[in-house]
Amino acid sequence: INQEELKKAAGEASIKYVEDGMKIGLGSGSTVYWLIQALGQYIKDGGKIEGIPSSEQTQRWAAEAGVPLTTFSKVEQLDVTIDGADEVDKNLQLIKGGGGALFREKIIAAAAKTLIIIVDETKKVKQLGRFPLPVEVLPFGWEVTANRISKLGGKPELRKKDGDIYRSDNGNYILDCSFSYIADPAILESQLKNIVGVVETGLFVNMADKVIVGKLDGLEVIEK
Ligand code: DER
Repeated sequence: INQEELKKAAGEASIKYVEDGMKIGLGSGSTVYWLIQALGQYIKDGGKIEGIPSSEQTQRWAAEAGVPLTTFSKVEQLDVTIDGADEVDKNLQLIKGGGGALFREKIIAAAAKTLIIIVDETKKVKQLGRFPLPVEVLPFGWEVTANRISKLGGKPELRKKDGDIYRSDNGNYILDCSFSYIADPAILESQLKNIVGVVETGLFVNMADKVIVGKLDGLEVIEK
């Protein structure tokens, strides 16, 4: 069994929490890919749900899989958002943003009654921070914003893709900030959000309600 199969198992298991009539926030990333495939099958079997995607990529996957999409102009609150993560600690605090979609992901997570996270077991950590924390910043003055983040102990690296500066779906830059370990995610999140120029961070603090972990010896469900 490889990591991809563990992601698939977690993604498919999350369908258990989907019911007809639900409005679902669709996360981003390779684990969510399997959720989208499972939702496509759910629709083929006559299921009735609609999704709001957290990235252009998720939007494309959903369209290919036949998952009906809607928008916040029609939906005030989502019933459930299902998304991946880069790190999950024992308090269900998360680092997200490895795929660059963290801003819209946090919006659909915050707009949902319940946030379910789907991961393979490599994402479980004792303490957040080994994974560089993605921080979305406005391109204007990003160097000054990066200096302020450095003062908090992070080593910001401007994300590049194919040699060019990476742009999020919102047209912003992403700084991957190596804090090595994050003792108090809530404090760091508020410190970062207070830096002018920081648009959003990949710290999802006190947001996840349930985490489904694909493990070699089966599925584990962790609840708050
Ligand atoms: O970018 C994100 O937040 C994704 O959800 C990411 O954290 C998980 O991506 P993966 O499922 O491809 O590992």
